[in-house]
Order: sequence, then C-alpha cells, then structure tokens
Amino acid sequence: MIRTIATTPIAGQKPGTSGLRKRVPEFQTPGYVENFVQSVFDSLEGYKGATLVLGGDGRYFNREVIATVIRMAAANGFGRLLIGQGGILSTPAASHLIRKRKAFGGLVLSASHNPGGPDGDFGIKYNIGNGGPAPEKITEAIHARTLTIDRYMIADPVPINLDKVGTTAIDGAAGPMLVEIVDPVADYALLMQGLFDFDRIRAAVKGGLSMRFDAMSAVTGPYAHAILEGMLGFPAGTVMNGTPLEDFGHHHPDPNLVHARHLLDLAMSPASPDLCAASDGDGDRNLIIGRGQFVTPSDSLAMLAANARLAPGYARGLAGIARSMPTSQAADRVAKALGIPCFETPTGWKFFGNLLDSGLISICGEESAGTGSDHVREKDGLWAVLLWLDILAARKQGVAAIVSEHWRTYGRNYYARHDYEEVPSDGANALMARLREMLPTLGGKRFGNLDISKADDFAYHDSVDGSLSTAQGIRLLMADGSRIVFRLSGTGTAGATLRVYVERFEADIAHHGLETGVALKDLVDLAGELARIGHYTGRSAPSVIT
Ligand code: VG1
Ligand code: CO
Repeated sequence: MIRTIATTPIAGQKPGTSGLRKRVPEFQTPGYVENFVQSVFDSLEGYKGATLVLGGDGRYFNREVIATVIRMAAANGFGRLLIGQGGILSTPAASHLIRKRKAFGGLVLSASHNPGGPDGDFGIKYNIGNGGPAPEKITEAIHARTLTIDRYMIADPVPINLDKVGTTAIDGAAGPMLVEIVDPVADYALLMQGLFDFDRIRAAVKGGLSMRFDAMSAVTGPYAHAILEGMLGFPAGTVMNGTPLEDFGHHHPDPNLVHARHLLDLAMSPASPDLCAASDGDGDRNLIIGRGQFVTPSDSLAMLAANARLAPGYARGLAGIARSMPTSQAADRVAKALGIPCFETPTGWKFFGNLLDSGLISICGEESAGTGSDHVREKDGLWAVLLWLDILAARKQGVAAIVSEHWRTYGRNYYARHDYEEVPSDGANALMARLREMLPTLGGKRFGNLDISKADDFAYHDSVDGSLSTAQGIRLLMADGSRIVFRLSGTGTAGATLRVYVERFEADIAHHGLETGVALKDLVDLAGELARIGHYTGRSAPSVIT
C-alpha cells in the first residue's frame, strides 16, 4: 500500500559542492531521508515509469537509505530501479550505469572522502540523465522544496535481497516497479577495457611493471580486484584494503599525502613499485605516486592530457580541457601546445557536465584529486590510474621520467592547498567577507616581490546554458602568473573549512627541483598576512597540506 505521510520542513537540507552531506545521526532523525528524497522527486518532471539508478559507497547507513528509497521510488511512480549488488556502486560506475541504461537519473549515496560509521558522515546526491551531478538550477530547486515540503509518499516495506543479482516486481504508484539488482563492476570494467589497451598493460605487467593500489576499505575494492588483479594480471596482493567496510576501518578514505601517508613512504623507499595509487570513499578521486615521485593532481591532469592520445580511447585527440578554477594552470599550457581550448570552471564536477555534453572538452580535472573524461560525467579514480598505467606501458618509462620531461617541456607549476579544517564558521565567514571588501584596493598593490595585477571574486558564466555562478572564490592574480585563491569548502559537515590554494609557475629547468614549501613560501606568507588567517581561524598552521 502507498501512503502519503504529513511532514514539516527540516532546516539545513541544502546540497553543497557535491550533494547533501551531514553527520549520520542527523540523517537518522525521523523523516530526514524521506523529506530530502521527496524534495528531489518533487523537483523533477517526467519520471513516471522511468528508471532510477541507486547505489552507494557502502558506508554505514547505506542499506537503510536504500530500503527507504526503494519504497519511495515505488510510491512516486518510478518504473524501474537499478541497484548495485550489496547496495554498492562507485560514483563513476553509477554515472556509467545511468548513461548505459538511459535512466532518468540516479541517487548516489556517499559522503565521498569524509569518514564513515555511526558518528561519521553520510550523503545523498542526485545525478541527472547525462550521468552527472545535478546542475545548480536543480539543486537550488531541491533546496527550495525542502523548505516547503508538507508530505512524502512511501510504500509498505518490501523484502528485497540486495545481495542477489536479479529482478523483483513490487507494487508502485504507476503499476509494478521492477527492482533490478545488478553486478556493480561488470559494465564499468567493460567500459575501461574499451578505453585502454589492456593487452599492452598486461604485457607490461608480465615484463615487470608493478603497482600497489589502496582501496582504503572503500568502494573501489571490488573494481580494483576485478580489473587490476583479474583482467590485467597484477599479482594478488596488489590491491590493499580491498573490502568495503562500513566505517572504512576507522580511516579517512581520502587519498592524499596525509591519509595515505604509507603509500608515500612506500614510494620513497627502495621497495617502491612503479606506481602507488589509491582512491577515495566513493571511487571518484585518485592518488598517483611513482617511484620516488609524487604527482600533484593538477600536474596529473596536465600529464594525462598531454599523453592521452597514447590510449586507444583518446587516440583521435582531445577536443578541449577543463579545470576547476583553483586547479593549477599546468593544464592550460598543455591545451595551448595542443592548440585546443581550456575552460576554467568553479569547484565541483557539476560544472563540467555541459562542456562534456556539448563536446567542447574531452578531459577535465580538479586539484582535489579528481580527474575524468567524457566517458562518464563524474570524476573517476580508477580511470586515472588505468590511464597512467597505459601511458607507462606505452612509453616504457617510469613516472619520474615522464614528470621531469613534462616540466622540461611545459615548465613547472608549483602548487599546494592549505586546509584549515573545522574552524568556527563565524570566523571563516568574517575572513572571506573582509577579503571581499578589500578586493577593490588589492589590484595593483605590490608586496615584496609580488605584484597583484588583479584581485576578484571568481564568477562563472556557463556558455552552454547561460547560467551565472558568482562568489566562487577570491583570487589574487600576480603579474608573474602566480596565484593565491581563498574559498570555503562546500562538503564539510562541522564548522567551516578554509581552503587556500597557492601556485607559482617556474619556466627555468634549473629551478625545478625545489621543495614545494620553499618555492611557495612568500605566497603562503602573503596569504596568511593579507587574510589574517591566524586571527580569524585561531590556527597557527593548516590541518592538511596537499
Ligand atoms: C571538495 C573539492 C572539490 C570536489 C568536491 C567533491 O569540495 O574541493 O574539488 O569536487 O570536494 O569531491 P569543497 O567544496 O569541500 O572544496 V568528492 O570526491 O568529495 O565527491
Ligand atoms: Co569522492
């Protein structure tokens, strides 16, 4: 039976950079999930009888939310649900499934790299029919609906075995709704096989190419086992922490130099394999470290773009490249050399969707360890790892050699991001407000050797749909191409997180061997002084530097 349940709005259900993210106890309050999911459905048109994809990164509370969404999708008249077996779908695999099965959209259940467990984070994100995150127009409509919602529709509980592949029909508002449990890995693995030269990689593995992949007890475990060890022939044990756990083994499933420190230590040791890599909670981020050589995500984007043609899926060349605004300008140099356009978008994958859909770009990325292409509409952690592997196999060179040759050719963009996590919101907002006020006075000012040629608050005009997104980050652009960027995170669940992004370009090969901290010191100091970071955050140092 289908019931209409009266409800009242719940404050704070505003999707951020990537969906709605909150602490698990908040998601567990009565009506919280129901209100948000109904608000999503109420913001969409034309889904009656259509297909919805559903899956998550397996974190704590995943199965409960899946059970609720099954009942609500039926009550709202969807015709079919596609659910990853065990409730598991990596974010890129969900994107692919939406596209492949021509679904109306999908609900991706994840808080990505945020910790999981009863006291950790949970998240729900709606993706549209192109497979990508809903654009701001839709997320704003969803939020508006959460403020007025007065009822949700839900069917009686249904016994569905999430762990068994197969199809069950249940009663729904528009006749029977088919609940299809699908293998979460198979379609994705096929897609990867079509993009990369698996034979070439397999041969390289036989010839000694070695790697270590840390799935961080998160969603990529099953994918990495199947593809790296199964299809490509890497020996068993190549994939570490390959079983998804509800609390990620009490770790942050965040593939950076802090939370995957052991990989950096391994890569810097004599025992290093050719490639050390990792992915995050929901499988869309990547960490790339070669023997003795960390590759920043911004550099990785540039290097993948420069070498993409070596992989069969990109042999025809790239239409264009896009990067999020805070991402270093290394990719711009590659685009220039290739004679293709380079787009600069606000932070968050949703801004790449239109560019990808209209064929203006083939490859895109963010400094936050996200890289992807037009094969799906999400960033894709394993895709980046496989493209690196294919490039290593094709060039028969190590990561370090490829990196230094790239810097020789294009110059080096020194880059770092300083995060001040979970600082008081009032202080963080005051810091940003003060910087915004100072903007008109900063352009043309000189501090030591640094000339600020332009200071602004980044706004993005989407040339495809005409939408305008303002207040996307304070930029201080130096005359020599260096930059300092300030913005507040839109994915945190406690307090505020200030991100300070710093970049300097160095053309001279004689200066390519500096420590990043040394190369960026004057910019970091200037950022701290101008924004009075210590004063507003109460912190004398960032909590994470990536
Ligand atoms: C962060 C990153 C951003 C990324 C987003 C989602 O957002 O900076 O580049 O797209 O996380 O990534 P913010 O607003 O906290 O800076 V994921 O892997 O968490 O879905
Ligand atoms: Co993620």
